Amino acid sequence: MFGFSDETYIDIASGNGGNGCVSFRREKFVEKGGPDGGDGGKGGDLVFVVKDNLRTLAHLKIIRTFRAENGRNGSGARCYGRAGNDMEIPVPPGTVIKDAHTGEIIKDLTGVDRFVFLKGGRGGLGNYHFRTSTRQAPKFAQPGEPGIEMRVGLELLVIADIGFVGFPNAGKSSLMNMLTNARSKVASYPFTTKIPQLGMMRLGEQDVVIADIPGIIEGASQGAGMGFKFLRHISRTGGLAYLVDISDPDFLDRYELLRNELETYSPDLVMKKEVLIGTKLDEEGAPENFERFKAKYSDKTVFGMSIFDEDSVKPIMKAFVDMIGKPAEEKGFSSRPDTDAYYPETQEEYERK
Ligand SMILES: Nc1nc2c(ncn2[C@@H]2O[C@H](COP(=O)(O)OP(=O)(O)OP(=O)(O)O)[C@@H](O)[C@H]2O)c(=O)[nH]1
Ligand SMILES: [Mg+2]
Repeated sequence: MFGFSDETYIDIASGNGGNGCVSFRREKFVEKGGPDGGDGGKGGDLVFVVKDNLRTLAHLKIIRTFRAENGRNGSGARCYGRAGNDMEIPVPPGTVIKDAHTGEIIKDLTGVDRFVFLKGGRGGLGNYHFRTSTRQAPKFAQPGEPGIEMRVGLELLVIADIGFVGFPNAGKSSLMNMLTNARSKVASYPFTTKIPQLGMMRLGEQDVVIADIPGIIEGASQGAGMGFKFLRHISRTGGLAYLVDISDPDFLDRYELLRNELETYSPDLVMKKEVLIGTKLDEEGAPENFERFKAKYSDKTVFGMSIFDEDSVKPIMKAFVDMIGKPAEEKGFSSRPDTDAYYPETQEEYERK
């Protein structure tokens, strides 16, 4: 997996349980005291704690080993060993825990605050527990149960506010570059964008993260073209913008085709808020086409733009802000990733391969 996610692996362990104790009472004037070995303490749990202020997994690339504390052994006079402290691993919202070897998802922490992932080992029973009428001096106790050790992968899907979907060459990267700090490659051939790009748009106080997804074509949901493997990345965006090249002869059926592909891939995708954006309005015949486009989708929010007309993108920016609703702070946490962390592979590196 590259491009659109932040990922790492860590080695984790819950604590061992403390051993039960073998001990006999020793008191003045009592010759043979009975067994009084206490129980071992429980090992600490390994816990994932979701922190709303975190946006990346960067902190888990510096320290990679996390161990909960072992329980203490029991002692004489029926003293329990102290339980080991839990180890808490802070992760950003949306983190997914995976099997480090198979990549299989073990737990998705979306919507979870705190998750006990590895339970600490139970403490062993002291010999006090093993006394019976026929066995008055048990010289054994139970060992503590060992904790669990494992390596897990962590993955964080980038949660963009708005995802761009469109056929190759629709002008997605061009609009992205106009609206955001991103410098997505633009060229007149299809599939210029090979890996998803993220950009930050700012309007007033509001930041909006936009994801430029490689061109989606008919059959993408079945694996055709580039767009398919990135469809899942738009699954958590707040809204979608469908970009349609208005100078393309097929401009009137593009939206349906795109929407069908998305729906085939996952019906949830077409439940999202959406806007339609007609692009390349400066092209010959495009203004007339655009009138037909608007008429066909009169029940939808439709914008037209051209990269040569700065004013044409202003209403689009405002619509994006409206689509994500309240400012991020009020949502409790921002869905905004730290964009720097999400470029493990740049388009240039990709193309050099
Ligand atoms: N005339 C005109 N050309 C445009 C406009 N927007 C984009 N283009 C051109 O259309 C071509 C494709 O633009 P891109 O932004 O690379 O399109 P894309 O949708 O990102 O394409 P892929 O990454 O290949 O899917 C480029 O040659 C752009 O210069 C526009 O508003 N007007
Ligand atoms: Mg592109």
